Amino acid sequence: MSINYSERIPNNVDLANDRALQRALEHWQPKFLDWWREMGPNRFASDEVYLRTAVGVDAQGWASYGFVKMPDYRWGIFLADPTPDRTIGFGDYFGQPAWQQVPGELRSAFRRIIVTQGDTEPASVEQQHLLGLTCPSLYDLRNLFQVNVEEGRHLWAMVYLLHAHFGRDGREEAEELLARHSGDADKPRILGTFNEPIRDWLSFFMFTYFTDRDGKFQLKSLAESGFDPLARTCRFMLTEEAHHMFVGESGVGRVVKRTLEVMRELGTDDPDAVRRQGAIDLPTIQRYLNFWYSSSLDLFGSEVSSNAASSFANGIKGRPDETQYEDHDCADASFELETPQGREVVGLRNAMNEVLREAYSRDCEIGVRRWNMQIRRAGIDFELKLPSSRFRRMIGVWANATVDPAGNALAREEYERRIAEWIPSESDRAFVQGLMQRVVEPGKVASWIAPPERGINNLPVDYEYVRLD
Ligand code: BYC
Repeated sequence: MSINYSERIPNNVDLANDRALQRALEHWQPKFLDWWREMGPNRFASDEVYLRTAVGVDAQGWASYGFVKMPDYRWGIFLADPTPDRTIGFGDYFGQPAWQQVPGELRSAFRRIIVTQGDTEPASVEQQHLLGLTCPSLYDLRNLFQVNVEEGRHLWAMVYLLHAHFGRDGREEAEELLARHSGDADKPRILGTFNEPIRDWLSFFMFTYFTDRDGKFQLKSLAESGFDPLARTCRFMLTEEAHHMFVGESGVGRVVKRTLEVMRELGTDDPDAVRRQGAIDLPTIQRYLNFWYSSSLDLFGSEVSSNAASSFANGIKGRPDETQYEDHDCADASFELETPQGREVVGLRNAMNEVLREAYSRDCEIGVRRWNMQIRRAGIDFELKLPSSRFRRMIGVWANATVDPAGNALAREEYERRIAEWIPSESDRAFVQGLMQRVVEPGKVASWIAPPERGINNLPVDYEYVRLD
């Protein structure tokens, strides 16, 4: 079904024919806009930004580009087209027709997972709230805002499900999604990473590379859900998500590129010399990587989880690309796991969080390999590495274990003494923040990052992507 833009809430779910739902969502809409004005990129509310907006849900030609003031962005509700006669692809309900309504006994489990997914979207906008003030270029500023408006739309996607399928409870949860705030002492966001401040652009690029990639894996597993509206919503969200991870991968790649240029100009790998030249030394980049990767690993939940087992058993949440597996039941299969107490064998259903986390880690490696290729080509003897999945964990079997990035156990005293070698110290953060000077002349970029290789939508790099008021 095509997207109807003549309505107050653009949608392809035939909202006009469900007046009660339409009214409920129209009631929520001004609250969302108030939240956006307060917690979003509000210093740029009157600027025109070159943004893409979804105009269809086909893989081809799904977006149109044009200038829009962010508060006027047309946030809407878009589900991927249904798959005819879709059946549930895993768990105890394997082979049964996918559900168009939530089965009564699974209501609270579905609600919990949809709320958790929904909570991350506005959280990330809040985390990035002030970044625009220190953008390294107009191109990057535009990308930040593109990510922000789409996270806003992803919130709409989850709020639609809550309103359409969870009655009064769902409406209350939708209100709560605007009431919790990232880093708030009393009402924080649900998942740890989404309460971490993002005060500099290196963190933003690491976040979009590592944390948005958790989004990719969670959305891919929800895209397998037996609850068809959730599966279709997530399938379309994944289309938008790809750009966010591109921002992360290319962003880190450009930071590395600039650092290598400075190292070559100076003929040194001395971090202090690189810093004095206004670039970010490779060991600091590694520390930021360690921080965001380890935090993002926690987002998959515990390695051994009865929640994960029942989500799989009940057709709530599958594995990414579930069809690639032969066994879609997994009730009799087992999984071997490393724990601080040694190897343990657990039921595969209970280990689904770990199955996802391992797939995620393999995907994270791809960008790291590309960044290392740049470093090798520059003839520099340095390798960026993903730290061990045991390092700095707060959730799961390795929570609070004192382990170094290579995965070796350390005495607590040594771990605490050396942690500043592995994650950004106060002085690293102060240095990186000191570099964050606003550059807004079209085509110009800050000292610490290389220009992008190409512009947006075939436009030149020096295009005026944001018309600042
Ligand atoms: N921090 O059995 P457990 C994205 C909670 S990112 C704090 O270990 P379970 C995006 C857990 O909620 C994708 N709490 O794990 C990216 C549970 O609490 P309750 C977001 C945590 O339940 C960038 C308890 O610990 N989507 O889209 O199997 C920008 C025991 O849980 C954490 C989803 O996450 C943590 N790190 O699975 C914008 C998908 N980890 O319920 C957007 C939906 C766990 O007992 N969520 N806990 O109070 C899920 O599928 C699951 O809830 C989880 C955890 C994967 C998060």
